[in-house]
Amino acid sequence: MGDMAAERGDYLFAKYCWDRVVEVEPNFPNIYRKLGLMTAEHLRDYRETAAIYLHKALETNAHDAEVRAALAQLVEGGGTKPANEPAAQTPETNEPTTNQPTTNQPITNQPITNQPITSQPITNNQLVLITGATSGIGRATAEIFARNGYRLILTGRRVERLVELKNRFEAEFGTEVLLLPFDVRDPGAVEAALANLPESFQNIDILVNNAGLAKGLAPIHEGQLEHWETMIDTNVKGLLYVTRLVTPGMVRRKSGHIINVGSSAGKEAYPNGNVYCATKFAVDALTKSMRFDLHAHNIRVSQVSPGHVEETEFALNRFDGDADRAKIYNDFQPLKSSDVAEAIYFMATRPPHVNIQDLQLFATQQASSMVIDRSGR
Ligand code: NDP
Ligand code: 8X3
Repeated sequence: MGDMAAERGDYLFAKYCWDRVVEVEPNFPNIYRKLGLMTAEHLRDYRETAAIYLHKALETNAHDAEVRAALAQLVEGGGTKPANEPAAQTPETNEPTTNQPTTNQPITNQPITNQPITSQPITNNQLVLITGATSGIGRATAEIFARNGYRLILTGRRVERLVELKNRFEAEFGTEVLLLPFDVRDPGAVEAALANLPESFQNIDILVNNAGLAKGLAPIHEGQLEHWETMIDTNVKGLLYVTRLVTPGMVRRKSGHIINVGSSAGKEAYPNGNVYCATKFAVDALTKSMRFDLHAHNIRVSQVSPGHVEETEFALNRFDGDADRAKIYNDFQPLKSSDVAEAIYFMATRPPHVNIQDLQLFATQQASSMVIDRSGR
């Protein structure tokens, strides 16, 4: 699967697959070599990780000229920053996500952690519906629940990615997975999918409202109506359509948990973020409001509100596929999709009497939407 993903240029997914190979069989022939060379060449946000893979590859063959060259290039391109160098703070600017020159990432020899996933004993057969499971936070969330024995309903528009996840989760974890490819902006499609669930997938215990996106980063007088409509339709109306169909069952059963993926953008507006921020403020308001409506029905409602998160397609989507503009994480270490997935999993696994209302998290180098230490990773 990793090879196929790399062939079609989906390097992030290839890395994801090959990382799993490392987990299962760390001595798989040439796996670190493949990971190192591909990551160094194609995934510029993962330079430090690429260096770790390449070092590992050299442990098997210290004379591999291609690996040595790739490593040398990474180190030359990266430079170093003394560990005790004071953090330079980016002043407030009009661009929360500027393209800074390539980073001063120290290349270190850390052990590979590969998205630590909390390992809890499989104690239940709960059913989790995750919207937007085809990439980023949604995919990482699907992974952690699959790994921990939950049954899954996965949604998103890209069917082939859903199928890949289902095949892998079934093979690796024995997870039961139902795929529901639909566009959350289409109320008819949402209803067709959720009103006709197979019997064994009707009792949804946990709903993770994750599907969402930003489009554009422009002042209000220059914003594109199409962008605005896409964001409002996906982030607000899509979340409502799904929630409206899932909550009656929870109310009937007097149990359930809804976890909304908000954002730091739903806590503080930032320049040019106007409509995206408004949609995430809406998610914040809806989370609080749903909580009022549902607490007496024994339904938990939570929100996770992260700052910048890498290992997602968020920036690429925001800048309409412009890969250069999307390089907004080169000069600091943002959160990873797995960090947010772990926060979601943590909220979902508290004892039944505990409702985490909101979990706000930033990367260590990010203090607010606009205040980011961009002095290097
Ligand atoms: P990704 O772009 O990686 O993932 C977005 C997911 O949403 C994809 O699975 C996509 O699936 C799905 N999606 C988008 N539009 C639709 C649609 N119309 N119908 C169905 N599914 C849709 O980004 P992230 O993982 O970063 O984003 C997930 C959530 O996290 C979003 O709500 C985002 O606002 C929020 N967030 C992200 C942060 C970040 O810095 N990355 C920070 C804070 C919050 P597909 O395209 O296959 O339909
Ligand atoms: C994503 C974080 O700061 O790009 O919600 O809005 S930000």
